[in-house]
Amino acid sequence: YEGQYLDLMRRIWEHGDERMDRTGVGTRAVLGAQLRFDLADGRVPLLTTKRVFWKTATREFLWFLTGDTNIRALCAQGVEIWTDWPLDRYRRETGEAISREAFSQRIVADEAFAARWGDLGPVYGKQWVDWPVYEPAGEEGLFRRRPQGINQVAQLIAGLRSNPGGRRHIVEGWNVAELDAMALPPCHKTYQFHVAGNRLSCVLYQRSCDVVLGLPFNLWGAALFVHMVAQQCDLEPGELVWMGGDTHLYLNHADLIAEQLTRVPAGAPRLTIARRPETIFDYRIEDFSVEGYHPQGHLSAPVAV
Ligand code: THF
Repeated sequence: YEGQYLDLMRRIWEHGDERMDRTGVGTRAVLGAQLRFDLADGRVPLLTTKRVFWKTATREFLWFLTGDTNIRALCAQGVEIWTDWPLDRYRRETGEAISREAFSQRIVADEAFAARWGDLGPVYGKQWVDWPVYEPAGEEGLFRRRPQGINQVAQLIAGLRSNPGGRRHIVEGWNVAELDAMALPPCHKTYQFHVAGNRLSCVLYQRSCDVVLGLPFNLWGAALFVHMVAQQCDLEPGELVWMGGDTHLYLNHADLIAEQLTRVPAGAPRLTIARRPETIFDYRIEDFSVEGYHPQGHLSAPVAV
């Protein structure tokens, strides 16, 4: 189970191509990788060879489902995983040497400041639940933006219920026309669901993957997504198939990698969802608990912005 993750990490570290990347940190990378996880009986790909903050990752996922793209709601919950991008922009554009803590506090305390500096652009949440649609307006060949865009997640649920055998159960984050407006184009860009018997499976295609920091969160998020959608559609969780494009290790994560590769996975954590909310948009953080999670110590590593 988790051995796949460690094998991937080892393979990239030993055989990956070393290249300079957008962030200037440098990576070792392979192109094309696959991991498969059985999600039956509440199983989740939650790493045990280091502590993964699954509640943080869950809060992030629920934030996507609200359609919000401003970090304010995350910062207010103590989730700082997206703070570095707005912070970087703020420092660049104002020249102010503000600390991350002070910036985050100001985002929470000052709504106007958050509106000006806390938005990431039309990233995941926006594309998932409000993908923009344009319709003809007037006679001049003009178009206007429909007030309400496409809610791909609502359509996913409806589609799985009405036509489980479909091959178009897709949630897509890669809106080509809006990439330039995003703080970061989506990494976990395509989720495709598939029903066989009463089992719901999912392929996630991730175009770019930070194996140390991002992948543990992304695997958890995708598994959570399958468990939630299965519950909403009266299906059993099946398999999560993760596929990576540029799958890389940052060179400044060397110490963490060396340490984690000495560790041996132990245990099989299971996710429990306490109730069945009315819709996929009504889950709350308290609904989720994990049993049997006894990870080894947290390993921290810097995020490349
Ligand atoms: N950019 C890079 N370089 N790596 C990423 O993982 C990444 N993401 C998102 C967007 N760009 C990325 C942001 N998601 C952490 C986790 C997820 C992130 C960003 C950062 C992180 O630092 N995790 C630490 C601490 C967690 C905490 O403090 O709660 C960890 O050890 O897990 C991938 O989607």
